[in-house]
This record gives sequence, structure tokens and C-alpha cells, in this order.
Amino acid sequence: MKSENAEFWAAARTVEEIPRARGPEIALAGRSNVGKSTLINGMLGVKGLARTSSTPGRTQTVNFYCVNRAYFFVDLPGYGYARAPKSVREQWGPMVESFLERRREAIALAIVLVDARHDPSTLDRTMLTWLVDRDIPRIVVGVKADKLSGNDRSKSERALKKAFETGEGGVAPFLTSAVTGYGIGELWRHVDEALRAHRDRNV
Ligand SMILES: Nc1nc2c(ncn2[C@@H]2O[C@H](COP(=O)(O)OP(=O)(O)OP(=O)(O)O)[C@@H](O)[C@H]2O)c(=O)[nH]1
Ligand SMILES: [Mg+2]
Repeated sequence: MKSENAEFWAAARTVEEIPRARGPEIALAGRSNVGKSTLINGMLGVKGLARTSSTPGRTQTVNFYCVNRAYFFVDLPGYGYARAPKSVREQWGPMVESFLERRREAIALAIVLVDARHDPSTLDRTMLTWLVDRDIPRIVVGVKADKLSGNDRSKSERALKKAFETGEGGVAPFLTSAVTGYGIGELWRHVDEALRAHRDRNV
């Protein structure tokens, strides 16, 4: 569903600052600079809602955006940025893990973003494992598909499907682009479906 209303709700710098869940959440995870904040803006159709940057490490807090006053998009801090201050790197794991732990009921869907041009990293796999272990519904998308030719796109999609054969929660990975809108309709369909399933589980 296209969003009619999207607004910033909260930002948490530490685990203690994470607010209580007020509705189902769609969490976006992925390495630094992969395009999480850009995808949120693209999906919600609001430029500049989530701060984006060409340098990695822009989002270092857990940011919540309220959609249609009904559910939330959660922009998680990116991982794998070697030049981030040590304190930030050390905080990432505990921060994201305890977020997932606290939110295992609230998260309707976790979207794991992987750059369509590169092989998934160890941290991408770790992220998936955390989600699988907590039984959190999840989906992997290969982003920045606009940077690939048609042929390379098919190759990338095949590679992603192979890399996440198991543990992807039944949904095969597919490609998206926040620039051209490629795959965004499909992603919305999964988000809507996950929100419906979440509602059915919680009535
Ligand atoms: N070509 C292309 N560029 C993209 C796309 N999505 C994001 N970008 C670019 O990738 C860079 C990083 O985007 P962000 O959205 O800030 O990345 P992030 O994952 O939020 O990064 P952190 O906040 O550091 O974790 C920016 O220069 C974006 O313009 C896409 O679909 N296609
Ligand atoms: Mg960001």
C-alpha cells in the first residue's frame, strides 16, 4: 500500500532509548551505505525523510518512521563500516541484537538489503541467522539494481537466491532500485502481506 502519511517518530542512540513498540514494524537492515535510508524514502515517497549520505555510517541510531498512523519503518544502523569509530562498531552488535530480541513480536517483516553488485558478506549472513533464530519474518533484497545491466541483474538474482536458499523465510530474494523504482511494487506487496499476517497473529 502506498503511504499517505509518513513522519519521523523517534531515534534511539542506545538500547535503553529504544521506545516501546506502538504497532507492527518493518525493519531495514544491511551494511553501511547499502541504501537503507534511501529505500525508506523511496518506498514512502518522501525525499529527505530519512537522512541519506554518500559516505557510510550516516545512520548510527535506530530511527523510527510512522506510516499512516498504523505501523512503523525502522532504519537500523548499518554494519561493516571499518572506519566508524571503535565505540560505534562495538555498539552495533549488541544494539541490533537487543533490538531484535525486544521486537521479535512487533517486527512484521525484516528487510535485509544486500548490494546487488556484490556477494553477501559474513555480516549479512550473521544478520540472517539472527532473524532465523528468532523466527522473525524476513526477506532479502538485492539493491541498487539500476547499476547493473539486464544480464548482470539475472546473474545477481540467481546468486542471491543461491546464497540465501535456506533461512529466507520462504520468500526468494529479488532485486530493487530506489532510483528507478524497479522491484519496489513487489517489495510493497511483501510488506502488505507481512502486515496482514502480523495482524492475523495478534488478534
Ligand atoms: N544508484 C543507486 N544508488 C543508491 C540506491 N540506493 C541508495 N543509493 C545511494 O547509496 C548511498 C547510500 O545510501 P543511504 O541510503 O544513505 O545508505 P544507508 O544504508 O542508509 O547507510 P548508513 O546510514 O550509513 O547505514 C547514497 O549515495 C545513495 O544515493 C539505488 O537504488 N541506486
Ligand atoms: Mg542510513
